[in-house]
Amino acid sequence: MADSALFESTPGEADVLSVLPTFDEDPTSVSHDIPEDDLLRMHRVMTLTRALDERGMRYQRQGRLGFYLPSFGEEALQIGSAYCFEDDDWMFPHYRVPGTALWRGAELDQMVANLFGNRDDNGRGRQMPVHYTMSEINWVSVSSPLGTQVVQAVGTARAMQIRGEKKVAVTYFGDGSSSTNDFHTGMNFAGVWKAPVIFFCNNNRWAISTPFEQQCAARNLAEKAIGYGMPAMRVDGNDVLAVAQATRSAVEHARAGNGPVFIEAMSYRMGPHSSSDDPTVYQPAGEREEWQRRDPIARFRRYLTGTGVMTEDEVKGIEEECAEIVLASFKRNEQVEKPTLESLFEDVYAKMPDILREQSDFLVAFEGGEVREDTSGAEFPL
Ligand SMILES: Cc1ncc(C[n+]2csc(CCOP(=O)(O)OP(=O)(O)O)c2C)c(N)n1
Ligand SMILES: [Mg+2]
Repeated sequence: MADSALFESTPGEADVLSVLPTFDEDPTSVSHDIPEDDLLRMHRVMTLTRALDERGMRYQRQGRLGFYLPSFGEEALQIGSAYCFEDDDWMFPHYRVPGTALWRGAELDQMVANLFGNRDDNGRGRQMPVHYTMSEINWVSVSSPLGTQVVQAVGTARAMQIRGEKKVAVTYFGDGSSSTNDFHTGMNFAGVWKAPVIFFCNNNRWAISTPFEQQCAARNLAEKAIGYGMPAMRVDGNDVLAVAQATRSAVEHARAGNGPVFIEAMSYRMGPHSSSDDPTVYQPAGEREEWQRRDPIARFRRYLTGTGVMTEDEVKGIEEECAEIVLASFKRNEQVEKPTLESLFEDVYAKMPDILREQSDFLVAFEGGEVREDTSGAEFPL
């Protein structure tokens, strides 16, 4: 009979490459070698991300946007990680990392155009709000089905590896997405191929209303990487400096041809899952308040003012400026017309087939009131 003690041993935290439990430490005690200009830009983009989220939620509540999904509380993990990639590396995001695009120089107006689904939106109103697509900055479209971006990132990393390019891919996903088939498929083959890909998990402890404990029987997600033959690390996701330090070492490892790395950034979803959600019906009382004490932006501000990089007035100035930039973009984009009806049929074929042209003409006539009923003879395919 097997020794039952065998079953009591699970992979330990000792197997995880590095643990950086910096929660609640004095923020000014962190040592790093990030130049001051970069610190200032990090702060600015974190603040801009927060401003975008605040305005998005307000517009939705005012009935001026159909949907919004904020990333409150996860700004440090977005900016700290994005900081570590080169412009020609590839990002495969999920919906809760708009700050990674802003860090890479995404046009704010382009993102806000997506929220309104207007004529300036490069997705022409066909995607959900917050599902941005920005190939010009190597930032691949956000897909609603969870985990699909994981295999896309691995495939891309593998292709770059075969071509002998020194580029890496990164994929962002949540704790809940670690339960998808695609997560495990991607992790497995990245390990087998030693593909240059970073698996960046935003462990914000919730997947809509499902808490981490109902998602995962292991003590943490980083340990799963061990089974796929890749190093992993856990990092305080609310400390932008710690995230940058962890991600930089992971990127160096992958770029040098040593294979993938898994990063579990410990954080908390400080807002609702989306504008359609009310977390007060499922989150334990006081939990959010506890995490608000660890607000990553407030923490970074304490670091910057405590070390003399910025004054309180300068911080306030940046906050006001970001809020204004975002509001101006919302006001502009709200005025832009919606895409034309015909645009529904465009962008699929280089030359539109006659059958689509007929349907397009019919729809336009129908909506314009010129046709009262469907006279095309087609039956609804039940
Ligand atoms: C394959 C799939 N299953 C379920 C859903 C519905 N869904 C959308 S978001 C979400 C929660 C995801 O949680 P997590 O991965 O932790 O990311 P977070 O929203 O916390 O950032 C679920 C279950 C989906 N979009 N795709
Ligand atoms: Mg989550």
